[in-house]
Amino acid sequence: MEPTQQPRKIILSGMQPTNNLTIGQYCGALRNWVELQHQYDSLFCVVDQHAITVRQEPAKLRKRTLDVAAMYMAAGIDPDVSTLFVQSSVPEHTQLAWVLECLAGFGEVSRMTQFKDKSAQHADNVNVGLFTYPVLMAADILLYNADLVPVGEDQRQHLELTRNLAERFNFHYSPTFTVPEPYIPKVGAKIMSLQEPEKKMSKSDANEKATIFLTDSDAEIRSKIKRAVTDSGTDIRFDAERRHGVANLMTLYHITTGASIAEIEQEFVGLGYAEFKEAVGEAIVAFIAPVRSRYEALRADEDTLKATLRRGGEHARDRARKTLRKVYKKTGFVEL
Ligand code: AQP
Repeated sequence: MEPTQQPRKIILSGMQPTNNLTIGQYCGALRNWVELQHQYDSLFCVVDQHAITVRQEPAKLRKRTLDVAAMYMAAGIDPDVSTLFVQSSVPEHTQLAWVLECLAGFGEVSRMTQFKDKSAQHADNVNVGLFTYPVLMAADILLYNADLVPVGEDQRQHLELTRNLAERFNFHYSPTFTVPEPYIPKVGAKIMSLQEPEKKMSKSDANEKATIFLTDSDAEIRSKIKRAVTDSGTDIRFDAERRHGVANLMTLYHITTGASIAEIEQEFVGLGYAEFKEAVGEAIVAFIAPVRSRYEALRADEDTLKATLRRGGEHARDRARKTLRKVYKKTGFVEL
């Protein structure tokens, strides 16, 4: 007898096209997605609707959305294996978000710490979208009945809200949504800013020297690593509590060469920061160069890139439509 095949679990994740992606996004998320796509039914989106919670220039947003999608593929997301799409091309995300907003408590959404942080950062533009962002994120996830969502520590609270909204809908109406679990990757690394190594590396950091973009040239990478902030010590020893800068460079060297932290300490015994930084710079150059050249080729053919995203969007929409139809029916909207 044929063994019955269990359907694969569903995983969904996305990034905001607020700028080019950094080596932080690669280490913390993308390289895991590339592995996961072969084990799970995977959906990866470029969340352009989340991006406009912070003011964006339309032409730049349009360009960066395509840049990010091309970078997903350059990093190894295969659009024949995963569903790769742009959030705004699937209108069901915002349609479901409205239904969920009417179930979400003002108080519970007010407790989201990211809203507090981001409204302090963008005090001139504390818009309602910034406040309801986590509900749109819940819609992104619940629309596809994702079982697992790869999240960093900063998104844990949003995932908890998603779970609460799913349970609330299921309770008030009838079981509809899968209640998703966070997926904590086996290998995770938080990459810190090269200029303020107590802060995470961020693609919208105003100081470009703080960030290694996956699109940086070899010369830019070498120069940024050379100027990276370290400390007044001299030896190459891993101490994530007290020597953030050196620890961050060691993490980058570990990720780009595969050498363990103990091996790295051994390799640089008796050598100083200058030699170490040179080695780190070269390792990152060797690591990024093939990703960058695949990216350039993919990005140069915009028609094919758009066609790939259109195909992914249609596939996502077929699935999203089914969930939304159920939700509308249960909510009491007349089907005409
Ligand atoms: N420095 C980092 N180290 C490890 N992982 C990181 N991620 C981001 N930065 C690092 C992970 O990448 C995923 C997608 O992130 P995002 O682009 O949607 O937003 P973000 O986390 O807010 O990243 P930025 O660079 O700080 O973007 P902006 O400036 O637009 O807010 C997430 O899984 C995240 O953990």
